[in-house]
Amino acid sequence: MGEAKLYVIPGSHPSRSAMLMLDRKGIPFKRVDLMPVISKGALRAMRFPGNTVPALKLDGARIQGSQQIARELDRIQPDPPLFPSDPDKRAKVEEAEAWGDTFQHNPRQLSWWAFKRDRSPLASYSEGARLGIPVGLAVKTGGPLVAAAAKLNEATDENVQADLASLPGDLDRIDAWIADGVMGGEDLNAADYQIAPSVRLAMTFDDLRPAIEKRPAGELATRVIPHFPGRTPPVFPPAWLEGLRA
Ligand SMILES: N[C@@H](CCC(=O)N[C@@H](CS)C(=O)NCC(=O)O)C(=O)O
Repeated sequence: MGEAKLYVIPGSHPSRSAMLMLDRKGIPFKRVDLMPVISKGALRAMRFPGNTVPALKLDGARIQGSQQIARELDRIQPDPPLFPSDPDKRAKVEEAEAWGDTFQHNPRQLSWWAFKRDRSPLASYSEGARLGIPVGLAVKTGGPLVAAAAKLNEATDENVQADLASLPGDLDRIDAWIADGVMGGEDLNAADYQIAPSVRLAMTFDDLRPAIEKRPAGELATRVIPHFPGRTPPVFPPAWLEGLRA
């Protein structure tokens, strides 16, 4: 097998999913950090079919998307498996995984909304990243990129309010999957790797961590990713957080 190359954006939660799954398979890879927004053109130029991270070059093939990467990794290296072999169990894991791929967008919108208001926490999310320029400089000059990312991801007040309002129910759903044994088993599966980084990204917000960390979803996220870089001090209007306090 030639050297695998994984294209990521620092702090990107589905990128973390891909890194975790490659690690789980014991497949060594080179991590290549891209700047948000600029990543889209870079990935196109590298002839990836889409324009999002994670994107993986593996033995000449280009595999894009966290769900596609999970399947390709299981195909080229079945052990340890990312999906259960029992068809019914597999269907449940796939259902949770697919839901998780949609749920991703909520912490993504929260993040860009917050960074648009204040870019200073951004540096903490770039820990360990190699962007080609110092992280401090990237953050200092990153205003237009952050504004573009917030716009691209529709990180509006309205959407962020809706994301925060649905978070308690989203966490209930994850807790239920854990209770049912679909997630959080001894051997982590593709749903764990898909969903835990989203929960972990939400936990980087001081506003949200207390409402998440002691729930099964929060405990699982911390188990899957003991250290996830980034921390954002209180940023959301308190009225938007009321549902989380209940
Ligand atoms: N849901 C897909 C797409 C992931 C996605 O949207 N990634 C974001 C980063 S978290 C991205 O590449 N955004 C482009 C940008 O920020 O310019 C997956 O899980 O692979």
